[in-house]
Amino acid sequence: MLQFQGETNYIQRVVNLRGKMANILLIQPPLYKNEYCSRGSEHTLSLLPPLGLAYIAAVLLKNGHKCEIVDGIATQISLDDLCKKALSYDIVGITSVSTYALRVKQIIQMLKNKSKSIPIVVGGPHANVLPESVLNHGADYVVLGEGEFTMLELVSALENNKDVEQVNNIAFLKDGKILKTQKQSAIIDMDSIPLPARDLLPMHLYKCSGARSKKQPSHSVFTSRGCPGTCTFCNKKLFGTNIRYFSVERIVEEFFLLRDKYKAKDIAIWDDNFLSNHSTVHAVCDELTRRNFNTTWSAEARIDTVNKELLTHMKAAGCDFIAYGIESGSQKVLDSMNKKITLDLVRNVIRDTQKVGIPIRGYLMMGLPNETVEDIEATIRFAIELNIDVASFTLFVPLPGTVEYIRAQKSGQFDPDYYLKKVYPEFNFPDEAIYIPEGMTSEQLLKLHRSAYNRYYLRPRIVLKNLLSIRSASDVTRYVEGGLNIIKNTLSKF
Ligand code: B12
Ligand code: SF4
Repeated sequence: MLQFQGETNYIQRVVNLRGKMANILLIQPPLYKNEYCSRGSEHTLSLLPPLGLAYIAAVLLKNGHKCEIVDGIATQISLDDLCKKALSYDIVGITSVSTYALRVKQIIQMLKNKSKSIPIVVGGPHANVLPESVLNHGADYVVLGEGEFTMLELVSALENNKDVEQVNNIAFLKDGKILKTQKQSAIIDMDSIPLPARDLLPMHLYKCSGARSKKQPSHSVFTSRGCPGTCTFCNKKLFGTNIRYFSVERIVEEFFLLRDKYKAKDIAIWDDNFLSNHSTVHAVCDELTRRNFNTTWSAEARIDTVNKELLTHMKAAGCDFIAYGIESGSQKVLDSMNKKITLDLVRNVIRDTQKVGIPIRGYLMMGLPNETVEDIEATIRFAIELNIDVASFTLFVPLPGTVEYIRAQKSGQFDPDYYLKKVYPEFNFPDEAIYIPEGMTSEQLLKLHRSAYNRYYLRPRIVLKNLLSIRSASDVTRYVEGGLNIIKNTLSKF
């Protein structure tokens, strides 16, 4: 399979396909329930499709390549079986998030131990921030930025024994040093990306958390990429600050596809910032209403992108849930994370959303550098004051490449190489903190975090409100699962 290029002073892996198009395997690394679900949260966690891989697969298939996707989280495939399967492909692509960077390393090393000849390409947020680390673990190439067309070019270069240095937006090791090829700007014509190849995914296994969606299946969709925000904890290297939307026709077409082909009972928009461009949102709402979409949908939003008129239109067009990044109840912490919102703005927007009648989830964070116990207490009190429908308290995760990661190195307790030490669970109900702010102990932070959930959800008013809102068997299941998590949380050792 492998040939070495004599002409160049580095080794380029060449796929010897005797004129055939490459057969590519794209992998979402398996994370096993015992390591991914903390405190038995497996029933309440979202299990979402790796759409990034599905977009890449769609481009490869459209251009005549063979391609499959293994979603290791959904299928729980063993590492041995995954590697056996991967060995029968010409090129392997792996996606990466920092909290499972160790698993990416393990897969690369298992594969390379069995066969040095299969080119391994890694993309995704972690590889974008730390390409050198991923290459040093044995990956052959890192794709920087959006993967669709870069992967296509790279595959074609490998098939045709062309010089990979001509492929823009990739990184690889040359003479032991990282070489990054020319940077090309982000995809502007979003409609040039085909619909994600969902048929390659086990669509029946996916589930949006009950905290986000009352109706299942609730299928995921993206309408844009990019976010102009500058939050200090967020990794924005991939899609940049320039927000780019798919066309309204394309967005609505995908909604109908999810409803009609994949039997979605609800649609979850996972854009970083769906509400940034009001004219697009209004146009999508108009189109959904005009075409009688009659299916609910939800979105994530920045507090400073909404107004009552927009919310009213969204509600009329089927929006029945909105998740806001509220982050903190301390103005000092909001300012320090460059969130560019005030507590009063949050109060107003929440009040408007409640008046319009859209249920709200608030994302709240705790345990950032320079945060004190009083700041965390303020966050818990603020969530209670806002009286939102779902409060998600997560422990801060210092992501490499962010301002907060650098701050975490300067104060508090923190192992900067944490992502290579273990595969981390989600951080809604954690048993450990990656970072502990100065002046706090791990036990104290975990106790505060647990008490946030208990104080929020075990108030008699909230328990009664939840009981009274039960309308169907699926509501019962949702509340039992959520309730069990809170009880496990209460009984946990911290
Ligand atoms: C939906 C989502 C989730 C879902 C899971 C989605 C899933 N199945 O993968 C849920 C809610 C469960 C989740 C959880 C978490 N998430 Co999350 N999540 C997202 C979100 C909002 C969208 C992901 C997505 O589908 N993007 C759209 C697709 C098109 O983009 P993509 O996957 O990155 O793929 C493109 C490129 O990266 C590249 N690419 C990706 N993989 C590959 C592979 C190859 C071979 C190639 C060539 C290219 C390539 O090409 C793709 C197409 O252009 C992103 C933010 C964002 N805007 O992306 C955060 C994000 C991925 N999450 C993040 C984090 C930190 C987490 C959590 C740790 C949060 C927490 N505190 O618990 C957990 C970890 C979960 C886990 N183990 O994976 C960070 C990751 C940062 C990092 N350094 O790794 C992000 C980037 C948010 C941020 N801005 O900080 N998340
Ligand atoms: S608004 Fe969201 S996506 Fe944008 S920078 Fe802040 S956290 Fe990141």
